[in-house]
Amino acid sequence: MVTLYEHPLSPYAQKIKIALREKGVAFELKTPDAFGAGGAAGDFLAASPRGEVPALIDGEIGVFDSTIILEYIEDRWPVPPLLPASPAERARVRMLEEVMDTHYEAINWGLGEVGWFKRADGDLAATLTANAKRQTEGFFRWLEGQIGDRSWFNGESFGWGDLSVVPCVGSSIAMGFTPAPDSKLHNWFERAMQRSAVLQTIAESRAFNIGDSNAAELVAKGLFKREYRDHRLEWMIKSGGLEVVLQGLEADNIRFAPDFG
Ligand SMILES: N[C@@H](CCC(=O)N[C@@H](CS)C(=O)NCC(=O)O)C(=O)O
Repeated sequence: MVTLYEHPLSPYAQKIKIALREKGVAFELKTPDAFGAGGAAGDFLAASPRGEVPALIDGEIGVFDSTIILEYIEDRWPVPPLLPASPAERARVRMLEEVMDTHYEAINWGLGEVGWFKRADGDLAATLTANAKRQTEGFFRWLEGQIGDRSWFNGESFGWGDLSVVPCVGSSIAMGFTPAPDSKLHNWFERAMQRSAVLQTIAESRAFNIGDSNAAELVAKGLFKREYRDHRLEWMIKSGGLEVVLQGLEADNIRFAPDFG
């Protein structure tokens, strides 16, 4: 049985759950112990040396990073294919995935830092939220252009392009930013939600109530060390939150990727 280490709110893990479900691959879900506390260990750390979800374990094989996991899944269970057929279309949906993973995702993550983890208040919280809103609206416009006249981001059928966009737009909606009614993006999301793989994955994320997890209190006590790696660190700084980073370093409640070896 395949094991997927995940967290229901992780957009990267959501990509993998949608792919496995679309392909009908059976898997069990595990959330690493004390996830977010910066103390990854055991099987999970062996498969994911950065201590990040998702990590997929298939027998002896451990794979980390959602893009590499998607590629593994496509190679290991090729039917039904999730990538389009032509080299140009494959490159197009991979670029879409890259933009979602390394630009759009950071906006929702930043909103979580403000809203859930209470790393900013007053004017600073207002600035970060206003920047996130403006950036999200920019992405809605950009995505409208990307889908163009296609039924799916992937082309004629649902696939890699769509499962890469669903988690970002789904998280924006959960954060209170919704594509305009009857826009192409809105209609696409509604269509995607009719697929059981998408519906189940988004339902799992909506069922997780972060308010129950005392997240802000854990951050304040230094018991929760959220990872500020690459694009997330960039987002926080470029959106006006340099002092959030400095305070997190001072309080030792943010972390970077561990050293290797
Ligand atoms: N590039 C990685 C990013 C994965 C990632 O950032 N995962 C986050 C959750 S969304 C994580 O596990 N962070 C660890 C932490 O916050 O401690 C991928 O595509 O899988």
